Amino acid sequence: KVLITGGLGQLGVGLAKLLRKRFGNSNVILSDIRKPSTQVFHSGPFIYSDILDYKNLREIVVNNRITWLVHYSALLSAVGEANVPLARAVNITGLHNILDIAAEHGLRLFVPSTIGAFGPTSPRNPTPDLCIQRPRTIYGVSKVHAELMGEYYHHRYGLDFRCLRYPGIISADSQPGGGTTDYAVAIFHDAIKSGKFECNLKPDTRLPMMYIDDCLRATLEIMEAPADQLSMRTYNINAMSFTPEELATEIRKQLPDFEISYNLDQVRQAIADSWPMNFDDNNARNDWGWKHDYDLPELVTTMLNYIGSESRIARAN
Ligand code: VAH
Repeated sequence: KVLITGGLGQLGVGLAKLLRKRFGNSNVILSDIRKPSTQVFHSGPFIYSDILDYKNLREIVVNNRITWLVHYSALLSAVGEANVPLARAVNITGLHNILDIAAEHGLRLFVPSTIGAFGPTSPRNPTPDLCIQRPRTIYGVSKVHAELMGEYYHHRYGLDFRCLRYPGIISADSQPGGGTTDYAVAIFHDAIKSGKFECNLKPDTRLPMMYIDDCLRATLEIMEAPADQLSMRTYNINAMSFTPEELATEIRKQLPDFEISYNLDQVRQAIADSWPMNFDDNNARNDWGWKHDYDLPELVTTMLNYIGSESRIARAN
C-alpha cells in the first residue's frame, strides 16, 4: 500500500491516478493537511496527514499497512524564501519524521529532489548527478539535506530510499506550487485566455523542464526498479531545456498572435540564474532505462489542446 504525502500539490493527484491504475484504487492513499476537492475526495482513499506530527504519521502507516511512501510535502523555491522558518520545519524536520518512520517500518521511500538542489558554483551546462551542490535557497538546501540523509539511512539502516531530481514540471490540470518555473505553466493558460502573457523571468533564462506525464512515469519506474539496477540513490532526470522566448516561439506556431512581455520578479530571477541550464541524466538512462517522451513541440501541443478544450467546455456550459 502506497501513501502519498503532500498529495494535493501539483503532482500528487496525477501520481495517485497512475499508481491506482497500476496497483488498484484502494492501495493508494492520498494525504495532505488541506481539504480535497469533491472530485479528488471521491476518486480514492484520502486521509489527513501532517508530516510534522510524528504520531499521526506512525498511526497512518501502521493502521493502513503502508509499504511504500511517496513524500511530496514541501515548500518550493520562491514560497520557501518567503517563509524560511516554515520551509525549514516542513522540508527538514518533516523529512526527518518521514525517514525515521520509513526506517522503523521498512518502507520503500521516494523523496523528490530538484534542479534547485544545485547552486551558482555547480556546473550548469550540463549539470551531472555528482558535483558541487551549494544551493542558495532554503528549498535547495533542504533537498540536498534530504538526498544526503536518505543516502545515509540507506547505508546505515538499509532504508530503501529512492530519489529523482525533477526539472520544472509542466502540468495542464494542476497548478504549480509557488516555484521559480511556474511561468511555464501560467503561459499556456494566458495564451488561451487572452493571447498575452507577462513573463516574470528574462527572455533568455534557460531551465530544464519536463511534462508531468514523463515525471510521474519516471517516479513509478524508479519505485519499481529492481534494487540491483540502482547504482545510486539519487538521479537527475531530464527531458528538455528552454527559455521563455523559445517557449513563446513554439506557442506562436499554433497561436500566431500570441504576445509575450517581460516584468522581472527579482527573487525568482536570482534563483533561476543559480540553477542548472541543462541536466545530464545518463546514469538514469543507463541504470534503469529512463527516457522521456515529451519534447518541446509535443509539450506545447498537449498543453494548448488540453487547456483549449477545457476552456471551450467551460464556455459551452
Ligand atoms: C520550483 N517548480 O520552481 C519547482 C521545482 C525545479 C523547480 O522545484 O521551485
